[in-house]
This record gives sequence, structure tokens and C-alpha cells, in this order.
Amino acid sequence: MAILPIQIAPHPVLKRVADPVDKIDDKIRTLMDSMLETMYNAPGIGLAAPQIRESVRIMVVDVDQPREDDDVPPDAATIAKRRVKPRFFINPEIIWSSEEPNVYEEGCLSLPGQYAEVERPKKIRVKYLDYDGQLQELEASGLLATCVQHEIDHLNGILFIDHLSSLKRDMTLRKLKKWVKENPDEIAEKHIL
Ligand code: GNR
Ligand code: NI
Repeated sequence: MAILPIQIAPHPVLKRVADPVDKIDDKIRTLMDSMLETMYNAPGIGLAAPQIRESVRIMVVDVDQPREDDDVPPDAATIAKRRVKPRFFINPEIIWSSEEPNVYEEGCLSLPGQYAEVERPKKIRVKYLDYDGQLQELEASGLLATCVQHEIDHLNGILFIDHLSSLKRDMTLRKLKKWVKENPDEIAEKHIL
């Protein structure tokens, strides 16, 4: 297990359609363990493999992490408590989505410091393989539905800014460049440019 550097946009790996996993072996499980550790360390509620420069259809999600005190730097015990309900998705496919939309203020570990409202289906059903390679189906709503759709987008080379107008997208990418200049320590610790 390892904490892996997170790729910041724009980078070609974030625009590529990721490859399906054909065999779930120990190498894949080690990658998933490292992705989960990287997600909790960031911290984030989801992480897709392209964000750690692996162009494969794997994502990890935990939307049940506790709220923390932002003023104190987290210690190892605090980071360990973020692991509440880890979920592993391999080759996920949305098999149903509701007509009814939902708007959520989204962020992305590949676009640190940037947030925007994104409209997506409110509920989805997703089919995927789990950590043990077992076929699973999940019906999701709320933050889980938003996060799963955000992560599946990553597997298809799509970022949340691709759901915005080109004006807002360009503005966000310019603000990201500024954020990167102003936060060199955060970038050095957790990201790759
Ligand atoms: O940590 C994250 N928070 C978040 C908030 C609203 C909608 C989606 C997300 S996912 C994001 C982590 C990330 O970039 N996953 O790809
Ligand atoms: Ni993201």
C-alpha cells in the first residue's frame, strides 16, 4: 500500500477513456488499497484510477467520512477514522438513471481549490465488480449518486468542468493555475503537475 501522487488537470491521462480490468488479481487489489489510502489522505470522498495516472476502470468511494476540525493538522489516528464505508468499483456501468435531476456543488482532487454546481441524474443504478471480483448492483441517491457519477466520468476522460459552459470551464482552469502557484507546499505533498 502506498500514498500515490494525484494528477492535476490539465493532463492527457485525465482525458483518456480508461481500459476495462480483465483479471482481478493481487496487483489490482494492491492498486485499489493504495487508491483508498490516497483518497483518505487527500482527503476526498472518491478517487478514480486515472487520477493516479493508471488508465484503468477502477474507482474507490467513501461518502460517509466524519466531518473534521479544519484548524488542526490531522494525525494518523484522525486519518484512520476517515475509513467508514469504503467501496471499490471495477468496470462500473450505469444501468439506469432517473429523469429527475439534482444539483450539487462539486470539487475534484485533480482541480484542487475549485468548486462548481453540476447537474446530474438524482438517482442511478450501477453494475460493477467488487474487491473480490463479485458482480454487484447498487442503487444510489444523494451524495453517493453524485460521487459515483463523478468517478465514472473520470474513467471516460470527463471532469466536472466539462459539464459547465466553456466560459466557466476556462475560468476555472485559469483559477486552478493561480491556486497551484499560491499553494506550492500542498502540491508538492499530494500532487503531480
Ligand atoms: O472529494 C471529492 N468531493 C466531491 C464533492 C462533490 C462531488 C464530487 C466529489 S469527488 C471529489 C474527489 C474526486 O476528485 N474524485 O474524483
Ligand atoms: Ni474528481
